[in-house]
Amino acid sequence: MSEPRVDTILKIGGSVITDKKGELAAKTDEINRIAEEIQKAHTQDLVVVHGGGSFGHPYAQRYGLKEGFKEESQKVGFSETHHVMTVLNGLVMDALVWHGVQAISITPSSCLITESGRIKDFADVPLKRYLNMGFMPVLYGDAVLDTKLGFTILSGDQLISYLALELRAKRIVVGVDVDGVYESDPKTDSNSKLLKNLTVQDLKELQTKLGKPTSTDVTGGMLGKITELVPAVEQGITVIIVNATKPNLVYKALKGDPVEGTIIRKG
Ligand code: IP8
Repeated sequence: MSEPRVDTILKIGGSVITDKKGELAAKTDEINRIAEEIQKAHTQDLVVVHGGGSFGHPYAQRYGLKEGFKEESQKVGFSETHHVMTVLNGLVMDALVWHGVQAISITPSSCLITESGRIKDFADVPLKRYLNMGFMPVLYGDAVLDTKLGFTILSGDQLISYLALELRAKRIVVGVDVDGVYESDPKTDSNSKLLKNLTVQDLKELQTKLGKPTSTDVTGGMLGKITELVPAVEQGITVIIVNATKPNLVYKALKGDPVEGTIIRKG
């Protein structure tokens, strides 16, 4: 089998496709709009990953899943968390498939295992074959098995960085619900400045500057994203962070058109 090389890995944040103030609150209009933008962009060799939002995160938090298996009562929580992620993924797949996108869902909990929270074994042969045949794999943050913890929560952000390196992607597009990376949290600091161009060095400095996430995000919000993206950027993969709640920004980023947001390059 020839090793596929993808052009773009697109992450769609859970805060874009769900209402994080609610629980199991999908924004179906937004999901449809983004599916339409993906279809319209006709990007070849694209992998899509979406986050958990108000589906995965409240369940993962309720049962303390990220910290691993400690008691029997968590197991039903693991099942619930994975299940609600399949429900959200179903909504994303519905929108993509009915917009004529040859998307195929790949379930992380069935094909990968982490070790202390980091991806260790990824049975990626089917994923690569799907890519070779021109399909668009769709993955998501999920509840997964872990060799040391029993189980844990895998973030979509760890997945995009891993996949970008493994599939030698040219770029990663991250769609979030703010205009890009700010010097402080724009949701709590209205004077915060948008950082339009960043290097790996800037990213590392930001890691120490940006405080703990304010939300119910068990996998770490913007700080978690930035931390996960460092290895990919270090390998020369360009990261573009755009506000996916604004129409056409995902489309423009996929087309490679100039787009408002934050661009992160090696240096
Ligand atoms: O929203 C986490 O994925 P993320 C998924 O990409 C779960 O961090 C199950 C909470």
